[in-house]
Amino acid sequence: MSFPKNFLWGGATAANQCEGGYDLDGRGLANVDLIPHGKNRFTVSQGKIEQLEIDSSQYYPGHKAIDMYHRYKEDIALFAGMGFKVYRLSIAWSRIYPNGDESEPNQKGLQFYDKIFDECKKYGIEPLVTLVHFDCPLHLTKTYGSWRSRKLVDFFARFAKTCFEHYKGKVHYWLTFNEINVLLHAPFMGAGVILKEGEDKMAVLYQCAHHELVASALATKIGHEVDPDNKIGCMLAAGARYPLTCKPEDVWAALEDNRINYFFVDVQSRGYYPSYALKQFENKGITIPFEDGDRELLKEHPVDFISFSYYSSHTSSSDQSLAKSEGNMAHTPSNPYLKASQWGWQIDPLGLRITLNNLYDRYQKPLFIVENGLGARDEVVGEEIVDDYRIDYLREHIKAMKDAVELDGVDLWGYTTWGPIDLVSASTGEMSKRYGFIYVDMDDLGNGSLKRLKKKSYNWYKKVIATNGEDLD
Ligand code: BGP
Repeated sequence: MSFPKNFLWGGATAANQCEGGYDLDGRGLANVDLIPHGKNRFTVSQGKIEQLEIDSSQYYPGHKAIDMYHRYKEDIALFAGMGFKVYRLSIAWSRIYPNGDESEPNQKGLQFYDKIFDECKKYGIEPLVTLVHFDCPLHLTKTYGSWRSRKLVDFFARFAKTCFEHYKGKVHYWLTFNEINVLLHAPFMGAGVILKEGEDKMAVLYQCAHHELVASALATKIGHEVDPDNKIGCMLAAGARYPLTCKPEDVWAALEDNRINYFFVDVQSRGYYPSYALKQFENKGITIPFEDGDRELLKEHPVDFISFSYYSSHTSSSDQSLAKSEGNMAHTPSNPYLKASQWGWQIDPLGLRITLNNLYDRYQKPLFIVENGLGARDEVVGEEIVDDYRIDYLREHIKAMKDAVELDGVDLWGYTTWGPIDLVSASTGEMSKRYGFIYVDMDDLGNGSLKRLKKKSYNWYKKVIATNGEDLD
């Protein structure tokens, strides 16, 4: 058997992409509620325009999402039907602290996740909880400039402590920030940060990054104090960067690009700022706002494991003029050896094995793949959805992951596919970019019955889990 007996198979979602109920039971507004569908989506996500009030002429797909807020029982039962061992979900910060800076949490928000965890328990599903999956209470953006402010460290720590204490015994696996490196590519969507005309973007973003890194270490400390059994991880938008050619300048470009991602995990796992980053900040005249005690906190509270999302590998070239292909946040020159999805994300299963090995070699800590999958258009014929393309994608990636475990000795705790049920796409806001084993009847503008249907991949994944990854046919 290649996968350990207790290997955690399952799926992953994020509150803002599936819950809906954005204004129910005291939930406050968050950055993610202000990201519209349509042509403005990218500019808003990137923090290039300030749009902090709801504009009734726009459609915001996160407001209703797939209405899991009301349908969680049906959805978790469907996950259980596939034999999920783990369900990765995120807690919406603004359900628990509607403004982010209150001293007392919103009880109704806490109760909502109690119900979710109780439902999981009913089926023996272990929750894996992301504290922040891109969301930040809007009030914190308006009042403090979001993660620019050191105050966010304390607000986040209070939120994390509330969750650790309230859900003690119900949740054992935690992630602090989803795809922490996305802050650099989509500052508003990833962290509620808006950039101002003329300011030093890099200085601002690494100031925010420092606050998130300190907040992550502080949450790790608190999580271990509240329950020593808690396993707390970081989360990276991963995907190895290959040199586009063997030209030494391209190899160097790949090394530098990989470091831009590794930087975050270097700090969260090794516990200190790497020398290459310190030199670069110094050379660019960027001052990282270290406060007394920060270095000790980072050093003493590294993460227990490293989780990451993987959709594709990427390339690096010293030639900046080359055309770029689409991809999860990173837009890089096309790899001529790879095919791409309908959204242009290149498909590279071996890249997953390479990424697993790179991360394991570098950190020697347990790994967890917490997102992987194919966004594709599905066709419903009668009530049937034959999604062989999705099965093929997942099969090849699971094989690559199996090789990493069986042949390379990588210590891997689990695998959660992205969007086991169709949900709103983070990058495009579309529903038609579907990842699920479960189809949701809803279109890009929110029309539809929201009815759930099992796709062909549903029974396929059920068999994969039942055989612990041995039968992939
Ligand atoms: C990651 C995010 C997810 C998710 C996924 C797929 O970046 O953590 O929230 O959405 O990518 O991306 P998309 O929805 O843009 O297809």
